[in-house]
This record gives sequence, C-alpha cells and structure tokens, in this order.
Amino acid sequence: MPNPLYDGLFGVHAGKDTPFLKLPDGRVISHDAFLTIAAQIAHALAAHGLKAGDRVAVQVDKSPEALAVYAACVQSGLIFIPLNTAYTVGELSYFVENSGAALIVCDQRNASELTTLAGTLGAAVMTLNADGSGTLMEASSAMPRAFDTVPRSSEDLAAFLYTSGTTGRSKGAMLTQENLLSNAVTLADLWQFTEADVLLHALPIFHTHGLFVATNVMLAAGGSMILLPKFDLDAMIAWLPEATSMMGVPTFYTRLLGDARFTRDLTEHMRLFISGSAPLLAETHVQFETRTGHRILERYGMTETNMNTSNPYDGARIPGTVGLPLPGVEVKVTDAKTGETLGPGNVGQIEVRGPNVFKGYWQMPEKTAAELREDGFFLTGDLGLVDADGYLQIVGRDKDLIISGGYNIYPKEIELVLDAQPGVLESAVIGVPHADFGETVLGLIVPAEGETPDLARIKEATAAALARFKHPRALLLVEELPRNTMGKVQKNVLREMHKDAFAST
Ligand code: MLC
Ligand code: AMP
Repeated sequence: MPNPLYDGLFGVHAGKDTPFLKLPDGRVISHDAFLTIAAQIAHALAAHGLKAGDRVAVQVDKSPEALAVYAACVQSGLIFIPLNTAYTVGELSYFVENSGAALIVCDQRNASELTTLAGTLGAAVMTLNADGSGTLMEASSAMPRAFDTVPRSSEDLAAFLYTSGTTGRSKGAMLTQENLLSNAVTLADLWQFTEADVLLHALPIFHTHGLFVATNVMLAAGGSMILLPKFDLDAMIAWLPEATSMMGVPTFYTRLLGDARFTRDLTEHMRLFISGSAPLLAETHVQFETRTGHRILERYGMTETNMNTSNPYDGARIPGTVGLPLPGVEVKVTDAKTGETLGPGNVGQIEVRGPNVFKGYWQMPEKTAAELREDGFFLTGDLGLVDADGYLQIVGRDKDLIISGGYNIYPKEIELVLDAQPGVLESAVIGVPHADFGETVLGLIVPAEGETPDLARIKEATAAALARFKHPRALLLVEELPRNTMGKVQKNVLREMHKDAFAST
C-alpha cells in the first residue's frame, strides 16, 4: 500500500549501503542504517499506542536520531511537529495544547517540566538527547528492524509547522505529503542535486529550510549530508573541503565572508551555494562572487508554501531578486485594493499557488480563509514586483514581521509581554538593521503617567516568557509613539528613526 512521501524520499533507499549522514565525530550512517533506526522508532511509537493522524511534538537537538523521528512519523502516518529548541515551556504549552499532540519528544533536561505540562494536556513524554540516548531510543533499540509502512494518500497531513501571526497567536500550518514531496523533487531536479552531492548542513532541523528544503532535497537526490549540530565558523571551514554544496541563511554567508580563511581555494571544488529565509543583500552576493568566484543562488519560500521561486541553476542569478517561479508554481503580484494582477515593474502583494501550498491553519478556519483564497492562491504577506525578465523581487512586507538570522519574530508577541509589565502604558517593537543578523529587535516603551518602568525587571519578564532569539536587543523609554490619522502606530517612522542603532554591530 502506498505512502507517497515515505516511498519517494525514504523507501527508495531501502537496502542501500550508500552514505546518508556524515557526522563531525567521523561516523557515517548509510541510507539503510538510517531507515532501520527510523523503523525501530516507528515500532516504539506504535507500541506507545500512537496511530495514523496522531500528532507528535518534537523539541530536540539536531542529531541523526532526530531526523529518524521525522522519518518514523512519515512511515507511521503520524503528523510531525518540529519545534525550535529555544522555545520556553510557556511557548511549548501553547503548541502542544493547540495541536492536541499525543506525544512530546524532548531532551532529558526539559523532561520534568514537560511531563508536568503533558499531564495537564493528556500527552505522553519520551526523551531523545543530542547524543542519541533517551527513553525513545531505549524503547526502540530492541524493536524489529523493519516496519510495515502505514498507507497514506498525497492529501494526508504529514507535518504542522507553527508560524506566528500578527495577532501574536501562533498558527499550525498543515502540510500534506504532496506539499513536501512535490517541492523536494522539483528542487532536487532544478538545482541538479545527484547521489554524488554532499551537502554541508548547519541549519536547524525544526524549520522549513533545514528540514523540508535541505534534508528532503538530499533524500530526493540520494546524496549525503555533513550534519553539523549548528553553524560554527571553524567547523564550516573545516568541513567545506568535504562538501559539494551548502544551503544557508544570509548570516551564514556574511559570517563566512568575515573570515580570512574563507578563500577561493577553499571553495573552488564547490558546485553550489544556496541562500534563503531572509533577504540576501546584493552587496553580499557581489562580495561572495569577488571572493570565491561563485554566484550564490537565492530562492524564496515560507513555512506555508515551502519554496516558491528560485534563481536558475543555469542562467542568470540576479542579485536582489529571488528568481523565477518553480515549475508547477504560479506567482502573481496583485493590487491590495482591487485584487487585480499587476504588470511587470509594479509593486503589489505576492500571491502563490501550486502543489507546494499548504492546506490551511490547524483549527483556524477564519485565519485560513483570510490568507488562502478559494481559487488556491495564498497571500504571502510579502510585497514585491516581477521585473521585465519575469524575476521576482521582494521589496518589503505587508505583515509586521522581523527576520533575525533567518528566524521569524512577530512584534505583537513581544508587545503583549511588554504591555503587561508594571508602569508600561504601551509599547512598539520594531526590526532595525543589524550587521550579523540582518535585522534585530528593538523595543520602545511609553511609561504610564508618572511611572518609571524598571527595564531590568522587564527584561527578566521577557526572558521568562519568550525564546532567547525574540528578546529585544535593547529597550528604550520614549514619551510617545508616532501615530497616523487613524491612530495606528507608524512603525515605518520608528524604523527610520532608529535605523542606525545596530547597523554596524
Ligand atoms: C541565536 N540567537 C539569535 C539568533 N540565533 N538571536 C537572534 N536571532 C537569531 N537568529 C541568540 C543566541 O541564543 C545567543 O544568545 C545570541 O543570540 C548569539 O548567538 P550566536 O552564537 O551568535 O548565534 P548562533 O547560535 O551562531 O546562531 C545564529 C544563526 C542561527 C544565524 C547561525 O540563528 C541559525 O542557524 N539561523 C537559521 C534559522 C533558520 O533556519 N531559518 C529558516 C526558517 S524557514 P546568548 O544568550 O548567547 O546571547 C524559512 C523559510 C525559508 O524561513 O524560506 O527558508
Ligand atoms: P517563515 O515563515 O519562517 O517561513 O518565513 C518566510 C518569510 O521569509 C517570507 O514570507 C519572506 O518574508 C522571507 N523570505 C524567505 N526567503 C526570502 C528571500 N530569499 N528574500 C527575502 N525574504 C525571504
């Protein structure tokens, strides 16, 4: 019986002794060995009572076993919910409750707090640590080495990825087997990945980029990955000679360029460098080419859609653009008021349609209807234009969103925390340019009349509530916030006022 995503990405490698994962300690895990680990985990999940359609929330460090949990969920028809390791227990409790997860897989260090949470929400907890130890692996190790793949259809859900929103409430983007498989196959083909490729993988595996682009593409192509736990300059420089290709957020590229060891010689053998998740400055593109002779291939995607556009593999890779629609994907730029499609050169809202576009937000029909049109076009919230050659340029965002080092941060979520602090009348959180992270978070606080808010205490409260990467880099007290005639805070004015605060940091 078919399970298109499992069959297409994983099952095709059954019995193959070819390398899949190369680890910093020198271990190499073959495709077949990886599938065996996944099958044993699938047995352990089944023995735990999980059945097709159940949700599994996973907050673990990057490891081969963590990837095998993903494969096991696909093979078992379970819905995989990867979660940023930086999330606090408060943030996690929302995801677990909202998704109705039946199981939480977490690191041992968070097990006691999460067991208390799971108890109140009726979920179970199993552990998986960075070194591959934990109760999940204990339960798996004696299990049979093959698992009968659970039949699924292309339209069945494979994963939820939580993405925050302008209201500050996160939404679970429901991705089907077809969404993930079609994109992986398209990208592997477009970017000409083959079994001979070795991808230097330093991205986290809880987001679209590291999991559904990097990992799925390599699985579709049958190549291997050097699986680094995170981005580390020394490790990147040390492993580059073993790789043929790399995917990263712009911060990876600016950090590499900032290191004198990153030279033309070091990269001469490389086939491809790909960037995405945040705007790559045209200046970085040019510097990269001058240093290495390689033109970075920039592409554009998002949690709800996987990848939408890409600069060509053969053909002009144009700095400042995100390229052409992927085969099978339609992209249009429309007028926000009339909904009409705009001609080349005109700025409007970017809409996309195709097999990559998600099925909606989990149990949020109104939010789904607001962004996913009946005709299948998804309103990305990005603003852009299509140039005369058909290349898409992203010129801004209609959504109030900050992208720091490739992580999305929704100001509303932070403002809700700041506004609740003693002595605070109101707040505004904005993104300002930052040399390393592209953008960083600045919080502006208006004190309540006669009050002087304690900024140190406010920082503590923010730290307790929100993941580290969302914390404002600075908090400033201001007398008032600029407003337009409708009373709306003019964040563009604030961004302009504070644009140099961290530009050279
Ligand atoms: C880490 N920190 C961050 C941060 N990453 N703060 C803001 N923004 C970030 N992105 C915190 C750390 O906790 C640390 O806190 C401090 O900042 C400095 O840490 P660092 O050592 O300099 O950071 P590092 O660990 O090296 O991480 C930076 C990074 C990482 C850029 C390598 O953030 C990263 O891998 N980003 C990739 C994100 C990603 O995969 N996005 C794809 C989303 S999918 P302290 O306490 O030490 O001060 C998507 C769709 C698409 O967008 O199109 O792909
Ligand atoms: P996420 O919700 O984390 O998937 O982030 C998706 C958002 O990242 C998009 O809506 C864009 O705003 C942004 N993004 C992704 N790739 C690019 C890119 N190449 N250039 C500019 N912005 C990008």
